[in-house]
Amino acid sequence: MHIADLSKGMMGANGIVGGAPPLVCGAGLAAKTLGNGRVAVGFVGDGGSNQGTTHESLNLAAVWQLPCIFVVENNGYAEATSVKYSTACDDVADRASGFNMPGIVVDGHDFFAVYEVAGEAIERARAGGGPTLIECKVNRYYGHFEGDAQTYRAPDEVENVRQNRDCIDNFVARAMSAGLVQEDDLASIDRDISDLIEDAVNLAKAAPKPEAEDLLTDVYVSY
Ligand SMILES: Cc1ncc(C[n+]2csc(CCOP(=O)(O)OP(=O)(O)O)c2C)c(N)n1
Repeated sequence: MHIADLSKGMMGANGIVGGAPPLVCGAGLAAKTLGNGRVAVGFVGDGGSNQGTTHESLNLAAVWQLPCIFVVENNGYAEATSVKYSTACDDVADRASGFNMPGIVVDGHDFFAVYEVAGEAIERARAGGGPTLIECKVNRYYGHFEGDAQTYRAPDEVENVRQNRDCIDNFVARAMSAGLVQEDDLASIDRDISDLIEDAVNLAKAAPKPEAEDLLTDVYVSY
C-alpha cells in the first residue's frame, strides 16, 4: 500500500480511503499549470467512491477542467460491506453526469477494454477536455485481510469468478487467439517474474535485522 516511485510518475499510495482523488486534483493542476501534457490518475474502491473527498474532487476537477482520471475499482465490497448496502446507484459512473464529466463503466476483467477506455480518457484530458470517471467492475479473490473468513459472500462466488472471469486467463486466451503472443513468450515472462520475486525474498531474508534506532527511519520528515 505504501509505495511510491516518482521516477515513474507514481506519486504514492496511501491508507486513507478516498485519499487519492484530492491528490490527483493537485497533480492535475500542476500538469495543467506547467502545460507538460501529464495526466493525473487516481484509484479508489467502491467504498472510497462514497467518501466526501471523492465527490469534492470530482467537482473541483470538472470546474477547473483538470487533466485527471478518477478510476473506481468496484469490487463489490468495502471490507465486509457489500456495495448493495452502501451505494444508492447501480453504477458509480452514473454520478459523473452530476459533475458534468464523462462516466464510463468498463469490465475491469477485460485488459483490452480497460486499455481502450483509459486511452480515450487520457487523450481527452491531454486535449484540454477535462476529467473522466472510469468505473471498473471487478471481483476480488481474497478477503479484506489475511484470515478473513468472508462469511458475507456466497460460498461459490469466488470459485465462479476464478473459473470463468479470471483476467489473466482471459488476456492470455485473447492475446494468443489474435496471434499477439506465443505460449513460450508467456512462459518466459512467468519465469522472469518468479525469479524476480524469489530474488527479492532471498535478499530480504539475508538482510540484517533492523536495529532499534532504525525504528523512526522514514517516519518523520524535517524541512
Ligand atoms: C478514511 C478511512 N476510513 C476508514 C478506513 C478503514 N478502511 C481501510 S480499507 C477500508 C475499505 C475500503 O473499501 P473500498 O474503498 O471498496 O476499497 P477495497 O479495499 O475494496 O479496494 C476501510 C473502511 C481508512 N483506511 N480510511
